[in-house]
Amino acid sequence: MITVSARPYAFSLDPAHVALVVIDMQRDFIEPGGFGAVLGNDVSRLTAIIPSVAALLSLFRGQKLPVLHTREAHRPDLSDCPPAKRLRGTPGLRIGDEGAMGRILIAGEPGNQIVPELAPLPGEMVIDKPGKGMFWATDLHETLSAKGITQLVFAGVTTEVCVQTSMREANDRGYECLLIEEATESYFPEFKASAIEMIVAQGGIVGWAARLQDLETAFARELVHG
Ligand code: C5J
Repeated sequence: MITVSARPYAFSLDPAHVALVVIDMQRDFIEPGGFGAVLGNDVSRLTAIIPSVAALLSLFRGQKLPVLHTREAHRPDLSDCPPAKRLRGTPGLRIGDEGAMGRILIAGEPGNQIVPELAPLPGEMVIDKPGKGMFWATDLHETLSAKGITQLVFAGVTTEVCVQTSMREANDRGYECLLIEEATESYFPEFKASAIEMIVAQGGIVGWAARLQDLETAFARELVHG
């Protein structure tokens, strides 16, 4: 076990049963000119975490620990997108509409890809999810269970939407969840701060939160260098 300084108290990370989860670091949410930017969001807040997420990926890849990437993605025929989700928002800027980087949130479109700096490596898990949470309408729980994974370290965007939803789903399925604060971001700084507080409140009701530096220190102290 590796002891990571965290809130609300130290996280005991088990290298034999942990995976890194990088949520939705997709061009349409992150890059200038994408869907997020067209909606009026300041994407520079999200772009700024790319180096921290890259550092986290290096940490896990360096120890040959499993890595999982998610994408919020719908089928081109939208058969996995309920009208209640699709019809929300402004016509022309809805899921499936033509955006600056192809059809918005549609699998295979340029904007739906993970930013090149964080591209999955061969052998890493990539899950296309039609919901905000990564377990809804996916076979992820079965996949992780088959690999014996019981702990998840989270990064990605946005903190209060897809990251927090996925953490809550994971927590309900019995996973121990640790969020890395510098490796997650929101278009709204107050939402990020509140989401983290919600996660660690009440004795860690959803999970733990740690600084990237504290995870790096724990890995350097307790794991062999590969
Ligand atoms: C994610 C969203 N990835 N904000 N999606 O958080 O709609």
